[in-house]
Amino acid sequence: MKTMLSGIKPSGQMTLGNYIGALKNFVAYQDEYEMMVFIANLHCITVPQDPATLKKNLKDAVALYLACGLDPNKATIFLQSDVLEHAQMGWIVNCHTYLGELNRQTQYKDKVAKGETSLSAGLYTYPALMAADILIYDADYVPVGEDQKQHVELCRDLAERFNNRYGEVFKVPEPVIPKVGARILSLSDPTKKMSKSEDNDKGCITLLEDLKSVRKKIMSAVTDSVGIIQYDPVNQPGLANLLQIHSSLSHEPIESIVARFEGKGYGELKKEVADVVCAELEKIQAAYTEIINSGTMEAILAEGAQKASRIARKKLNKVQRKVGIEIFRK
Ligand code: ATP
Ligand code: LTN
Repeated sequence: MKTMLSGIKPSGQMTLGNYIGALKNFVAYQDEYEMMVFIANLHCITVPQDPATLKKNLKDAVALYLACGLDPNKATIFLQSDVLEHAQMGWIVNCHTYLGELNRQTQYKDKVAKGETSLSAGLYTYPALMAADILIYDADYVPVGEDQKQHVELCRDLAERFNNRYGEVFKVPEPVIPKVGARILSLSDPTKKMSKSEDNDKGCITLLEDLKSVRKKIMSAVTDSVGIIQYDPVNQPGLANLLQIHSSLSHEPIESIVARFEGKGYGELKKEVADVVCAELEKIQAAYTEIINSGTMEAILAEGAQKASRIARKKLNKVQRKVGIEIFRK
């Protein structure tokens, strides 16, 4: 069975974008692949965090993984920092990553371009740690949203670099990007992606948000003055975004939604999108409450970490031998 691996960095509350672009797909793939999913808590601290808020977000993220349908009997679910090998492999990968490569990563570049100051070294080298996360499990596939594709591509280059330098060390992974919903846009500014770190709260829906507020945000989503319901992401990005959200949750093809709304107004479409989103979130929120109260999360993470560690340790040993830093271990 092929291995699929992904992580989410809950540096804030999980969003509808995270769900559609990533989480929902992890659930869909768990029957088909050996699935490894983790909470990238080491990645969270690449930007300043309030410790109490971070702890709450991490706990919520685990509960949401489960509430969205990840099954610990099918998938290995763990906390990145519980598997110490990630940090060590991260260092080794770091030492094989060129500054030029890190300089080209858009997430870092954008922050520099925005004039953000006090950026940490961790933020800069984060793609190397991400590559280590993937390579240490010999993942075949990495399901992510559009914004992470560049990082997976760097990971592929790094895997090839190791293989060329030391002989076959790593599997070269492939990104898996959803056809619909790989980049859910902000509801208030459809030129930007929906993001939890976005200052403007009106554009972002979180999975645990009050449903009245969710409905209100969708009803007041920014669209355009064209006035025709059609799928045109270039000229009508706000509308296209609503259609993508609808289609990825309802599984109704975009063309079919567009056909049903021919000659109708944006308000009617928004109402149906709000119904679809609220129905999905209602289910997730009910499951979340049950899981938070069940007291099962700690054991699930412990078991996940144990399983992941076994694989990670073996791979790390092999890599350390290949790189030449081991003295006696064969
Ligand atoms: P931030 O929103 O703070 O910039 P992030 O959402 O990119 O962070 P994660 O929470 O780790 O960081 O993202 C988890 C997964 O969700 C990644 O695969 C990412 O590509 C995907 N994702 C995040 N935002 C969106 C979005 N708006 N549309 C589709 N997928 C998304
Ligand atoms: N960098 C990712 C989270 C992440 C990840 C990974 C995703 C960390 N390690 C490995 C896929 C595979 C993010 O910010 N979304």
